[in-house]
Amino acid sequence: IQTSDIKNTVREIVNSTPVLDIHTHLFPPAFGDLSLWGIDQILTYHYLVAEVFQYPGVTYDQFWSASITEQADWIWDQLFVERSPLSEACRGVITTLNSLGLDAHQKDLKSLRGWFAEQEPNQFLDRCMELAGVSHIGMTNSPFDETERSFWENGVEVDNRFIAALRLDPLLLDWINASQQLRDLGYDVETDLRMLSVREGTVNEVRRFLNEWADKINAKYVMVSLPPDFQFPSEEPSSHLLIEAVLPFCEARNLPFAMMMGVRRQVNPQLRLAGDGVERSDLTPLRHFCERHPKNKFMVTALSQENQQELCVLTSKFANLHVFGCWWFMNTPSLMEDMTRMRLELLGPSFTMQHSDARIIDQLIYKWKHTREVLIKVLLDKYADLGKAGWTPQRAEIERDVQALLGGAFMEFCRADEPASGDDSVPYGVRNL
Ligand code: HDL
Ligand code: ZN
Repeated sequence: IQTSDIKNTVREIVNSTPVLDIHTHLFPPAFGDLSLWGIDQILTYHYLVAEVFQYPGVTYDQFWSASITEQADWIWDQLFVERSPLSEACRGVITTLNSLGLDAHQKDLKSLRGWFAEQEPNQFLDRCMELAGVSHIGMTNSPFDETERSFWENGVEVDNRFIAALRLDPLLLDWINASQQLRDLGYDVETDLRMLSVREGTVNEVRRFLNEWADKINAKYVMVSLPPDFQFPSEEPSSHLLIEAVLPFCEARNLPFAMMMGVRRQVNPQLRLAGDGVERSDLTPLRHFCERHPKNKFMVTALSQENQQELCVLTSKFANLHVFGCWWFMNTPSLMEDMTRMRLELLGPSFTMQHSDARIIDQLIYKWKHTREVLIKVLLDKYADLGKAGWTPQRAEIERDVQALLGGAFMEFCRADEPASGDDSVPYGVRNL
């Protein structure tokens, strides 16, 4: 490709390459109220709730006792009328509305509500996926959430654009309550895991639970979010459950175990879902996972900017570790550009650039439009650097690189099969060259 039109080629390819969005909180409309979409939902997204509480005028109690419409009115007024929508979460609303053909500069929420009221959920989902260029949506599926559980138990139809992920936070971080929930669900588990003899029965029941739910939802990977000070191994229930149940289960089914590290839950409980914070993680547990469990596959994203470089270096040491996404407080243009540039420079195109973490279907549009803008910028820079070194990509090579970064590397990581030799000494993911 001539250097002159590489700009157009990269832009065209990035903008037209379908994305596998590996982590969201979205559900298809078949899940009823769990499937969120529309103007009042996008305006009351917890990122905007946290932002609006920086300004005076309403107490937590007044806000939480108001209707979602009143909450949205307040947020619209404070963040879009009284001030410019300069934050990433605010810009996202503007991008989304304009992409849907709605003039976001019109101040009239009433007419916007009227437009959304005319949309049909399934057609709206298709339109958002089309506008966002998303081919597959990774869900967050928790058997510990009774609303969601009831849909699965009653037999819900999930189309193949949706990928299930088995979310295990309660099991690994709140074993006291999770063990009670498991007993209520008919799994004969003991809460006290200190005695090995007792533990054996419990571990078998936990594995039965994991297998039954992985089958029920057709899980493609397993996920947990972890606090900054999470330790592994340890004398905590999480360590016993991971070593004796979860990791063997993942290995047996060739399921990656995904960790989202660094969230400090409920720093301000009065903000509810918006109340979580970030702290730098100790990544030692991650090194222990990779070195002690070479036949497991691990995926990681870190919430703190400070962890990004060491996470890249760790990823480059272990073939069974895959780094993904610019998670939550890392999902801003400046931080995303910084970490994507660093990842390309340290790892090459062997990682998953982004996941949207969308909670509302409409958000797919802005989360991916903003991501593609950054990817174009970073790729043009890196191809220019390569050009100076005497290597200019062909079109097919750009297409290959972009596909890898937007889901292809993840799919290859999932497919990487057991070493044919079955030789324990060969770490996972090391293909027989
Ligand atoms: O734990 C997680 O999966 C986080 O993504 C939380 O759901 C968080 O509330 C969020 O939506 N971040 O984007
Ligand atoms: Zn999430």
